[in-house]
Amino acid sequence: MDPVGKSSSQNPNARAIEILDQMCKHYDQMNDQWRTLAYRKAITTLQKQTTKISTAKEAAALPFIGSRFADKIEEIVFTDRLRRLDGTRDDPMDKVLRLFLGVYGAGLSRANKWIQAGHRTLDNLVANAKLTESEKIGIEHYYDFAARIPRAEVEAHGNFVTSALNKLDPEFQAIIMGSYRRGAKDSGDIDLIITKPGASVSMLREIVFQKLVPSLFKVGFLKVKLATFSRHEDGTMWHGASCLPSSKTWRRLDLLLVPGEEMGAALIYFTGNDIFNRSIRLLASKKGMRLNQRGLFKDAIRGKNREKLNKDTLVEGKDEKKIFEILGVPWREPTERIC
Ligand code: DCP
Ligand code: MG
Ligand code: MN
Repeated sequence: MDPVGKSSSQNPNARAIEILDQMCKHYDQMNDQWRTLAYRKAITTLQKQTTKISTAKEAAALPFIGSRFADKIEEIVFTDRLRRLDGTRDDPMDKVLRLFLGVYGAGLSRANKWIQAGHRTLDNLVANAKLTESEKIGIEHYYDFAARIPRAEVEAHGNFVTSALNKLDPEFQAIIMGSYRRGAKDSGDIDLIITKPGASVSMLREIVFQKLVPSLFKVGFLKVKLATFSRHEDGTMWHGASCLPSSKTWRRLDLLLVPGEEMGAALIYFTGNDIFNRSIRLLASKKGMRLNQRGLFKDAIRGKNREKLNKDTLVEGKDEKKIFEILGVPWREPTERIC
């Protein structure tokens, strides 16, 4: 994702935006969600300014820019750089941490554990660390998974899945989601929704897990299934890797199985981006509702001890536009859902 807008070079604060964006990317790589979010908000604020912000005082008067950001902006204006950023570039431990966080499935605690155990390179890990099967694949294909996937190749993976799917059932659809649906010129992975009008989750599961996935393994398109993380333990998510017949590069592929009634909510969830999702969910909760990948729900009424007195009720699941409407959010095209 690139929070720096097209017109960034004409923006009077282009240099500050550029440097803050690099800091933002650094924190994103460190899995530091809060700092990443704070930086994105500050950058968005700066992008909206039509005059150059030169002093910490001017900066601090803007929304989402606290005194620490304000000092950074002033430092950039006066010195054309940010010492903190130079520091992160040079720190060898940061480099190792970034390297290890790039291993599929490795979060901060895992990466730090490896560092504490004395490992410094991927070869160290392979030789001496006790790794899960998914981590082994993540290291073997480290540079495959780290590479961006050109838009046309994302499409080719989608088409490959679609044609296999249509051989099983012409009514099935595979829709490309994630950064692709937001219009990105390249993506980090390939996200597909698999759906069929009127099909239940169990019908989808049967076709996808009993037939589609095995047949795609058989023709060599699917290479490996990777461990699923906590989010979708309900068996509607499949993580793995795929590779086109014309290529040697393995790509990360995510499948999400979606019944028709949940399509609108799933479209919102799987289009993202993650920050957009967080803010629209927050908005729903402020209105006494709950939005997740299955639907928009009205919160249950709660008793004295916050115990639920009735069930959450579904307000809307099917229609993406209606969910926006009910929440009172003006419709945003997928390409505009970049926060
Ligand atoms: N998603 C989310 N919260 C997360 C992870 C994902 O809301 N923690 C949603 C929003 C994402 C979508 O799922 O847009 C797909 O997730 P990806 O991790 O594949 O991210 P993107 O497709 O947006 O970007 P990339 O090009 O890096 O894959
Ligand atoms: Mg993606
Ligand atoms: Mn994904």
